[in-house]
Amino acid sequence: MDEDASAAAQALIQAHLGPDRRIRSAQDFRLALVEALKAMRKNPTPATSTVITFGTFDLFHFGHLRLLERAAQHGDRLVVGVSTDELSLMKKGRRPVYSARHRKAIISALACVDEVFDERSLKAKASYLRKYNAATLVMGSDWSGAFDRVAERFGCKPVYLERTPGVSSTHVIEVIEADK
Ligand code: C2G
Repeated sequence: MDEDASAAAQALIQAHLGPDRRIRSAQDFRLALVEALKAMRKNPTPATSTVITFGTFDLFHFGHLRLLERAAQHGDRLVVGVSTDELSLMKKGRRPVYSARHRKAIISALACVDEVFDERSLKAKASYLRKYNAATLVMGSDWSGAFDRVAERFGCKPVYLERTPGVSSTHVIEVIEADK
């Protein structure tokens, strides 16, 4: 099988059997190809194209919801890296009001979200894109261009969506404190 055909066959296997299908031998490859063709006959639309996004999502608000719902429209499944309390402290200079456990529970409960994981470092994007085989990385416009290079290195399309004006976790805290 020439290189192009082998690359096409691998793409077919990934598209119909998902990114986690491991091929260890030529025999494996042949079996997976037959299975992928059977799967394709049953359901011509490829299995999944994964969208990935990241955030602290503290004091969950309308801006977060709009970002996640729009992100989900860029693929078949949405995976969200929720920053740990330590990473959030490093990023924002204050501990989140809601713990990582609570923030993850809120995000996982959303209809538009398929999977949630711990974002432990801003520098680990490469490993997260590889692990989830992300086709698209979506962030709010306050991160415009920040992840272009790492995304393109993984054949992942970076998309920056307009931030929702007038709402932020910091603003929520200011309003509450002003009320005291
Ligand atoms: N967001 C938005 N509109 C707002 C507030 C936030 O669209 N009014 C978006 C942000 O642009 C981000 C996401 O919601 O894409 C989560 O925002 P934060 O919780 O503030 O997360 P952030 O600190 O930007 O974390 O690795 C990247 C970081 O983890 C991103």
